[in-house]
Formats: sequence, structure tokens, C-alpha cells
Amino acid sequence: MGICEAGLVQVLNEDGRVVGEQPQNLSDAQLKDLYRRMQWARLFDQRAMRLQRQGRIGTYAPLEGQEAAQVGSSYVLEKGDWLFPTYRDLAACFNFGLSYTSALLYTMGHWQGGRPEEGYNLFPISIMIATQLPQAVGAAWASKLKQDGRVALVYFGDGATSKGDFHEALNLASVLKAPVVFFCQNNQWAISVPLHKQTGHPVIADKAQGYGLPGVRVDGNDVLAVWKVTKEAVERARRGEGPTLIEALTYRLGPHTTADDPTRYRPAEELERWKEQRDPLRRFRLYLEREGLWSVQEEEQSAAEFKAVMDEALKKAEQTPKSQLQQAFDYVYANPPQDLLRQQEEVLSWRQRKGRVSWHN
Ligand SMILES: Cc1ncc(C[n+]2csc(CCOP(=O)(O)OP(=O)(O)O)c2C)c(N)n1
Ligand SMILES: [Mg+2]
Repeated sequence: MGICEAGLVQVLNEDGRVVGEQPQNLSDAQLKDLYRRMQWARLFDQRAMRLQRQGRIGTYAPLEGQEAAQVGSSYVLEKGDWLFPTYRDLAACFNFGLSYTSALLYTMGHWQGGRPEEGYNLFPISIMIATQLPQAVGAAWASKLKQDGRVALVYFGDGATSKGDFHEALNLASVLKAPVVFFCQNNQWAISVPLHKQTGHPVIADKAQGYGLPGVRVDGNDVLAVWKVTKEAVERARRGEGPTLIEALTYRLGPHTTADDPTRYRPAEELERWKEQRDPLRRFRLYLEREGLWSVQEEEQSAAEFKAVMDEALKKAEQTPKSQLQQAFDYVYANPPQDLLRQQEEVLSWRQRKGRVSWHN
């Protein structure tokens, strides 16, 4: 699939040259901030992969290659809005109140992991494919009824479009004119299933037509284009004009998760092409350098700043006392049902016999 297709919104081409209409309302400081967030997301991701290999965190789903799609879109939200992420959307979460410590605690299996700062409506990470879509429509509908002006932005992958939840959510959102933005990161693979085996019509944005809402296809590796189309969709939702489906065409450069080996199903040339020519960071950096807004020194300084912040976050996460098995039961129901209480009793007495209290061993 070529990236210069008709109907694909682009601002920058692969060499960072302006080929589309530039967003006028981003300041120089914001442009640099966007780049820095992408750079830090990549550095976090690379560090997390190493931490998993060292056995210091659990299974991890890398986002490398999808930084522009996630940073550009989440950058548009206001604090009180809603964000519904999947397991691959940490770059979006970091833009929306999630600290590195909280993200690390999540991957370490701590019950308090994944919690955002106060005031951010960041929904828990959805590992179940597509379940978050109807939930986002529900949150958006509630906002509409309450007239609180909030918008819900929901992330999902190309694979999720095969689930009934995707179709139900688009249909319901359209009927209700719910203020929700459906953001599909089409990274062209659902684990080892390529897009052409996922759908008979590979332009995901087109599927919006059947439900009576606008569908936009954007170059997901072009942060300015992503920001622009998401801004329009969020503003449209906030004006009460209803939902939009955005398809961000991108590519997962890493494995599906740390438990996957993509060399068994993905052609090496495909990966090479996306890595060398279509890297979202390289493209934006080339643009910023030409505009005189970024330099090698700034790149190095920003990376050093990241390292200090990350080291501190990791220290905090590793010093956090391990979760107790009891806590797995504490925060699910206000009034736990009988079968859960039975399970609790069973597992706790089993653990007690073994002399263990942490769920980490
Ligand atoms: C309901 C459900 N079915 C199956 C799975 C197993 N599973 C995990 S990730 C995945 C592929 C998802 O692909 P996609 O939606 O393209 O997202 P990506 O991983 O590419 O970001 C599947 C099938 C799951 N987590 N939930
Ligand atoms: Mg995918």
C-alpha cells in the first residue's frame, strides 16, 4: 500500500517538506513540544523493551512507529475530556495525565498502576479488543445529556474494525450525535493478520459512510496532519455536530508484544521501508531543523532530560511495595458477589498455606 494515495491528508512528506496546508494555530513552542513528546515516547518505549528483557517489567506492547498518530491526536484534547486507550497507546496516555511511574507500575502488575493524575478522564487501558468503543460512545452520550462540553477520543487498531463493537459504536454514535472521535491506528497488522485478511475493503475511513458520519484518512506518521484532522473532528464534536471516524495510516515497527516474533510473518523489506523512509520522528525533525526550531544539541539535551526523568520514575516504581493478593479482590465491586468471595477465600487460604502474600510470586 503506497502512502501517497488520493484522499490521504498530509502536511509533510516523507522528507519533512510541506506538501499540504499547514495548521496556522500551532506556535513554535508547541511545534517543539510536539516533537519532544514524540521523542520521549520513543525513548520510553525503547527503555521499556529493555526493562522487559531484563525481567523488570511484564509483557509490553511497543508503540514505536506510532508516535505521531498518538501524540498529534491526544494533544488536541482538553483536560476534562475523555480518552479511551488500548495497550499500545502509552504515548497518548502520557499526554493525558499518565506518569511514567504509573505506566511502569501497570506493566509490573501493581493494582494502582495505570492511574492518571487527578482531573484526567483517562479510561483504563483496554486489552479486550474493541470493547472500549461502545464505552466511549456511552461516555460521550452522557456528556451530551449533561451538556458538560466534553469530547471522548477513542483509540483502536485495524483489527478492532472486525469486531461487532466497532460497527455498533459507529451506528449508535451517529444516531445519538454523540461527541466522540473514533481514532483508528491502522498499523496494517493485527498480530500476524495483515489488513487484506482483515477486511474486504481496506480503506477503513470509508466505513464511516455506511453509518452516516464523516470518515477521514490521514497519514498517521505526519504529526501535523494528525493534529489538524483530530482538531477538526474534536471541534465538530464539541459543537454538537456528532462523531467522526479518523483512520491514521501508520506502521508498527516493533513486535506485537514482547511475546511475539514478527520475522515469522512480516516481510523484511516492508519493515525496512517504513523504518528508513517513513519514520514519524525523522520526518518532523527534518521539518523543524529546516525551520530553525531544532538542532542536534537540542535533541541530545532533550534525551538527557528524558533519561533523568525516566530513571527517577523507574526508581519510584521499583521501590513501590508489591501488591497484596487481597487487593486483587478489593477494587472490583463495592459489594462483591458470592462466587467472587468464594474464589477469594480459596486463593487466599491456598496462598497462606504456601506462606505467600504478594501476587508477584
Ligand atoms: C476480544 C479479543 N479478542 C482477541 C484478542 C487477542 N488479541 C490481542 S491483540 C489482537 C490484535 C489486535 O490488532 P489491532 O486491533 O490491529 O491492534 P494493534 O495490536 O495492531 O495495535 C488480538 C486479536 C483480544 N485481546 N481481545
Ligand atoms: Mg493493527
